[in-house]
Amino acid sequence: MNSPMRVAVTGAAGQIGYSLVFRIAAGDMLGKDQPVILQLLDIPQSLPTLKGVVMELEDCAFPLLAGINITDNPETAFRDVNIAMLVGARPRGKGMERKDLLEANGAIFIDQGRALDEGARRDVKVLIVGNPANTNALIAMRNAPSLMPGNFSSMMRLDHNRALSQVAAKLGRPVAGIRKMIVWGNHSSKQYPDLNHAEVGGDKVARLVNDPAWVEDHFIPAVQNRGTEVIEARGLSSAASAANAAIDHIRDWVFGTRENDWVSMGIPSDGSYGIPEGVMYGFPVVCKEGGYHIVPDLEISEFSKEKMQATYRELVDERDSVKHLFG
Ligand code: NAX
Repeated sequence: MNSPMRVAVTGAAGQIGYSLVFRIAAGDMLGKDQPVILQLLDIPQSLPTLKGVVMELEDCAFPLLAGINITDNPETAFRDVNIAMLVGARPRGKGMERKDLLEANGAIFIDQGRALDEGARRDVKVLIVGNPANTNALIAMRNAPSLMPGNFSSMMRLDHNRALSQVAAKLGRPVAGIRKMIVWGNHSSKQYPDLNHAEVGGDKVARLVNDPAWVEDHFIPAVQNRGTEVIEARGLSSAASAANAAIDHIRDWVFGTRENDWVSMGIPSDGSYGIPEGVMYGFPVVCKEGGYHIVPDLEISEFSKEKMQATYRELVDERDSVKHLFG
């Protein structure tokens, strides 16, 4: 048996946390021979709820669960962690503008970036889920100067998985057969789900669909607006699917993406595909040996370029509105 890995989850008392921590403890993320120690962070008001979650974790008697720590202190939560899943964030309150939300959450991710810088393992894998996820990830990264940009990522995987399911349903093919999907840019309604490179059984999805109007008028808005639709139906935002996407994201980052495929991850832009450095942007990436790299040399249509720039501009606006928060 391997020695335990330390996994921090922030916002662990929240609804995504409740769908996430049991699956991590069951071995769904790091494998059935990998013990884990959970380091769970939440704010003081949520600690009583978190204690209840811990009681339930204990009651599962998970063989792989080697320890649980709970705290309201980011430095304690991130000490020696291998994996940090930053889910906790402030929800948008009544009368709160988007800018106020950026500001309130920005402050959280400054502290958490510093705490990661101070205490996490140097090869820590950090995933930011809490919204606005891409910009929060940028703030955390900039406030952790002794870690590498490659330690950080933000979550596009839920959008990616939603896109796969839309295509599988349209073609009546198993979702596992769909490869090479991309969701570019921001995790917001400006994201660009791109099926131009997607394949199923060696055929191009776009050729099989053969319906540009479906792509533009149905597929793209369906993926962009899926989160809102879930809220309307459930009265709560996506939780189990978000937790599942977070598990997929980390699992692929740790173990590698499957052959002849890639995944969408929010990562630091490096100038690829006309997206200048300085934002966390959803790119198609291949994960290998614990790292990730952007899939190079894809042909990009004019239609795609325009959508990719629109989602980039939104990220620049978000970044510029909280410029003063960068380390
Ligand atoms: P909940 O409101 O159920 O839970 C949030 C938890 O975070 C609460 O327990 C709260 O006490 C805690 N929290 C607040 N401030 C904190 C801080 N400074 N440190 C630690 N914990 C803190 O929200 P939930 O539905 O779990 O969603 C969590 C976040 O994920 C939200 O920001 C949400 O917008 C975001 N999402 C991101 C997605 C993505 O694809 N990137 C998809 C799902 C989700 O909407």
